[in-house]
Amino acid sequence: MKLKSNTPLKNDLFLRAAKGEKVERVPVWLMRQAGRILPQYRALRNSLSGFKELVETPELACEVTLQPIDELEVDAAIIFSDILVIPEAMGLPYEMVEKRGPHFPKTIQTLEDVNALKIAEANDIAYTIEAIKLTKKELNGRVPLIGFAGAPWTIFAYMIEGGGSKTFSKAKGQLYKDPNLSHQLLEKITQSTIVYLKGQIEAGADLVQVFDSWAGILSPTQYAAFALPYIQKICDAIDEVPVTVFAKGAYFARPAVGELNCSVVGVDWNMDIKETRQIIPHKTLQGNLDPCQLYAPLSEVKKATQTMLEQFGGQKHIANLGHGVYPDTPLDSVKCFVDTVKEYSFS
Ligand code: 1CP
Repeated sequence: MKLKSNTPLKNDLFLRAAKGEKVERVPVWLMRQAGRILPQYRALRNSLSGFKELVETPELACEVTLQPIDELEVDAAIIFSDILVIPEAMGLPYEMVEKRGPHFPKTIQTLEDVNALKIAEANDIAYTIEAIKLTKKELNGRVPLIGFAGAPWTIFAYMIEGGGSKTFSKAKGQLYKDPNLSHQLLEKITQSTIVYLKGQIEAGADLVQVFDSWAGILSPTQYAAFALPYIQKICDAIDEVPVTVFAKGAYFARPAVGELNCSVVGVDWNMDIKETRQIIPHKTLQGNLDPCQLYAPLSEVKKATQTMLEQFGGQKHIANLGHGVYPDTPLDSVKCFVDTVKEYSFS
């Protein structure tokens, strides 16, 4: 059965803003919008064996991808998956430990370990590819669908470290200790990521976002040597759809990120909006309200969202938070953020 949908989009604000085209209002979505902030996600999640069952069952991944579209009426959907599917497809499986996060029973230590990894094929992550096809069909053109992957450095960090970390000191240390091994691993991750993103696009993803969640812990020199060249390869390889690069925390790398062959640059709350616009004048910027701002009273959430919108100026902007929404954020605050963006008119 051919599921690929060519239905024209009813709401293409997000895609038009991504391409730098003029929009009637600023589009809005949230990183991690499909997840624990939604009671319907928690209910479904609690009925399953674990996180992986959700990611690896296309019908379920599709269902939770659609939940925030129905509940929050955001302007884009993001496919429910995880950045850690890539290491697994390369031969390094992960476990998702309840309440603790990801864990890799085996990590990369030697060049032999790197050589034993394969370049992933889109088919190795067939469940997400199928989930995208199904979601495109179910969306029926309501809003665009975002595909995604982790940036090579961030994926490298998990493969060396074996899980989350406050410092990722083993992974950073590896860059200093063995640059040759590091480059070989980063190259293999990059090739796998390009294949995977192209598979997502072929399946129907309208834009792809590259998450470099741990960009900000590298020094500018390390970022220039071990992170940017690989993101550049990904951007240069993808010309089918717009690409968003989100280098979280890497305020020092904004001039270089602004030069990448991508359409949208993610901005976190550490980055001053007007300064970022000056550094990156030609691209669409996405962000950047502090997710913790959503713990404030609703009137404050509204004011802060309006200030953010005003500072971005209304065009070449996709409203979002500066990072993923925290699971214990009140749903009313999330709705207030979304509705404030949708109701705002620039005078
Ligand atoms: O059981 C659960 O509900 C676990 C929580 C969870 C969720 C909802 C994890 C575990 N992953 C996800 C989904 C997910 N992961 C999405 C879904 C789509 C959406 O945005 O709605 C996305 C885009 C990701 C991407 C992801 N996973 C990133 C990059 C973005 C970011 O937030 O920085 C990272 C770093 C991960 C790794 C990961 N997966 C899960 C956790 C708890 C973590 C972080 C681990 C750590 O602390 O290092």
